[in-house]
Amino acid sequence: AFFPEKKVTVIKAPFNGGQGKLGVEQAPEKLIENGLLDDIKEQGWRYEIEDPLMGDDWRAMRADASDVYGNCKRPHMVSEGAKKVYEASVRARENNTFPLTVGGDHAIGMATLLAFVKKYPDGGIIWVDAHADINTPTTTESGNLHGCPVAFAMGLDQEHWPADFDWIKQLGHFINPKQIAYIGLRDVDKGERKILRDLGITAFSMYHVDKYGINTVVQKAIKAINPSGKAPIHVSYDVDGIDPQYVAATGTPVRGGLSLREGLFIMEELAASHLLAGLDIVEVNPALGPTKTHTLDTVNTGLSISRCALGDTIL
Ligand code: 6HN
Ligand code: MN
Ligand code: MN
Ligand code: MN
Repeated sequence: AFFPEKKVTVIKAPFNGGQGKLGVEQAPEKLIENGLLDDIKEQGWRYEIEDPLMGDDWRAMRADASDVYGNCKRPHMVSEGAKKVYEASVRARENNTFPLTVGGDHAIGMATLLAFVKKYPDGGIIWVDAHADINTPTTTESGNLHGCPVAFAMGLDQEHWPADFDWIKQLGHFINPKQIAYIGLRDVDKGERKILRDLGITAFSMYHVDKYGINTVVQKAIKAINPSGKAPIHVSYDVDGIDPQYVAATGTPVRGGLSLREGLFIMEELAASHLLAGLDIVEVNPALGPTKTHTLDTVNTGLSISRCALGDTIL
């Protein structure tokens, strides 16, 4: 077992600099208010909380209109946030606790992935999302860096990185295209498609989920990133992978997504495999539910993802 002490490090990442909409920074508190920590305890895990973004003036950083580089919006803010989440994530890895990182927007995914491969160079990564988040500073159309974390973690297009991201180059490790698989894709930009094809990255879109069924897709994904069958697996879970009928309170919803059960099955199956070694839950935006019920549904979906990951089975 990767976590003999059954201890979770909840890393709060109330970060919103990777995209344009306010509110996503409220998610860690909302999830906690609605029982995240109680759930963890009830499932027989101990926990500690890390709050690496505390104490910095993120509002002022966000308001800094000079923080632009080419197409990229707020590179300095994103780099600072990601670096702090990276450091907290590395500490959790060193202590052999299960890092449960709660966003915030998905820009922080570059941090959790880089900390994961620092500890486990041959680990596998599953990225659940409607989007591939593999735009580079060159391909991004929106300039929103939550659409780019995989490219940063992979070291793609380094010649065009803003200098703020030099710290990533200096780590001396990136993730390898062979160690990541996507599930749930249905809104992938042109430039991203080319990158996925050129690098031969394993990607299961909603078409594949419909065609093979979610069980087969999860088995295929695990096999692709973990041929030995023994490597730890980190999941970066963007809640917009699940259909907006269950997850309306998110910044970039796309219709035709995973059913709630398909979305939870992914985590149940990974928990059952005993390979799961870390989880991010990102892009819950409590400010965006059209009604309170929608927001609560979205928050509850985030909580269910966490419970399934930590081994909530019926029998
Ligand atoms: N997310 N591909 C689009 C972009 O702006 O680059 C959408 C990115 C969404 C990012 O949902 O984490
Ligand atoms: Mn700077
Ligand atoms: Mn997404
Ligand atoms: Mn995402």
